[in-house]
Amino acid sequence: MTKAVFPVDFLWGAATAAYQVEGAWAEDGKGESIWDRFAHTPGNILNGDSGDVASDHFHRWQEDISLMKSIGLKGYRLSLSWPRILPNGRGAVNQKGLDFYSRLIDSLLEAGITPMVTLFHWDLPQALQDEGGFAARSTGEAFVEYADVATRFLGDRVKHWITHNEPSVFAYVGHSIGHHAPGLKDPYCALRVAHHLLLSHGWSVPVIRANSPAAKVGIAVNVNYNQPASPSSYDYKVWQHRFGMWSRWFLDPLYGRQYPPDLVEFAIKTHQLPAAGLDFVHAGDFEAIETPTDFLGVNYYTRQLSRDHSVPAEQNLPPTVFQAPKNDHDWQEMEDWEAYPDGLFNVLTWLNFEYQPASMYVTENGASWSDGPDESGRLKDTRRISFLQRHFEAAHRAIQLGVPLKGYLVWSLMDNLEWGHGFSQRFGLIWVDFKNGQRILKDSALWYKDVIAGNAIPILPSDT
Ligand code: IFM
Repeated sequence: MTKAVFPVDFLWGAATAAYQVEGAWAEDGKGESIWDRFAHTPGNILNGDSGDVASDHFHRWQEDISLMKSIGLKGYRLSLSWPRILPNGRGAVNQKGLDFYSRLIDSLLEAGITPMVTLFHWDLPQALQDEGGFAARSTGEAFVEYADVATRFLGDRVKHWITHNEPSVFAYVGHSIGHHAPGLKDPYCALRVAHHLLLSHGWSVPVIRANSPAAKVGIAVNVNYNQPASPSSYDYKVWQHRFGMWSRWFLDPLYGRQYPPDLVEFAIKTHQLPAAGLDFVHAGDFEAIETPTDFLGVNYYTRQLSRDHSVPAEQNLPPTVFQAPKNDHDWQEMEDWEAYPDGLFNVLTWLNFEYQPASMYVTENGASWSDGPDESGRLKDTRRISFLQRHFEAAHRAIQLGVPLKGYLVWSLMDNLEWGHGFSQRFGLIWVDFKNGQRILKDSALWYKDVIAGNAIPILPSDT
């Protein structure tokens, strides 16, 4: 069988985030996070689920590392819970919190697994939200203090740091759309939050480098593949703004271009910005934001089509781009999430040509299907295997074209709390019984084990 071989030292791994897997929401001195508050407020999370126990990783981390080892993972991307380390967001340090992560990292290293650590995956200390959250510049300063504490303690062992995860999702879904914590619906606030996230990223890079001199530092953005549904100027404009606000708004300043003028104009008109524009930008901010990094993390899940629904269909051109029919292989259980591997290829090559990051990782990619175990206890998640096979193949094609992709972290290591969707969506390579914490390796995990061992994927007849 023909194989697509990946570069030597390719970091095959899996990812999680603290709030989604740890549980132990109020244990060992941990402070309250905005997700604790949000989840404990009725109506915010499907079925009243919460991360109070989640996948119980806080208590089962040793078993989880054994499972990672049995899959042969080379890397594990985890996030630190800021309020577990600094319960009030700044000031007093909770040593027990640091010790938990220290033990976890030591054990990963002993197991031969490279830890890739995200500092902020959305669980902001509630104490900082009470002072305005990331809409306030002072929270950006508190982030630098937290980054300093975490990297001073763990920076001798962690060699891959990610400052923020998906700043666009945290900013927009949490502060404009209101579906995520802290549940605000204020587009202007969302742009302030976005700016302070970027700023705190830039401010923290030199601090992380000083504390962890041998480490690589980056940020993880989510870039889905977005296309105009037709070549009409209506659909093109919607695409330009939608794709722009979700990706260029973040990437342009990170790579030295400041905010794109066309989007600033759009934001002033539609996002309730003061006519004076971006009044939250201070002198020197862009210089900080564009501090060079070692890698760009890319979270990719799906394709989205942009259609201008504000014009009557007869005035617009008919759609020319069509998504797959709604069969269950090409659509995830997440509503409207198409499985579209070519989108990953397009996104990786676009990012490489457009921004030329020093290197890249797919820091998240995966699919939600909730297949459970059969009577024999086996979990045949064939759709996930096909999804991963096709996405790995797309990544391989991008590498062949010169994209400096250094690794691939599948989302997720294990089933977990999928934010507002609660436990209804399962992305894991490992199945988790949320009633008793029991774990089962899915068939996809066993298939992934072979991929990692051979550092290659089979080329299927349909790929040739
Ligand atoms: O579960 C999330 C993760 O926390 C951030 N990226 C997308 C995943 C799936 O929705």
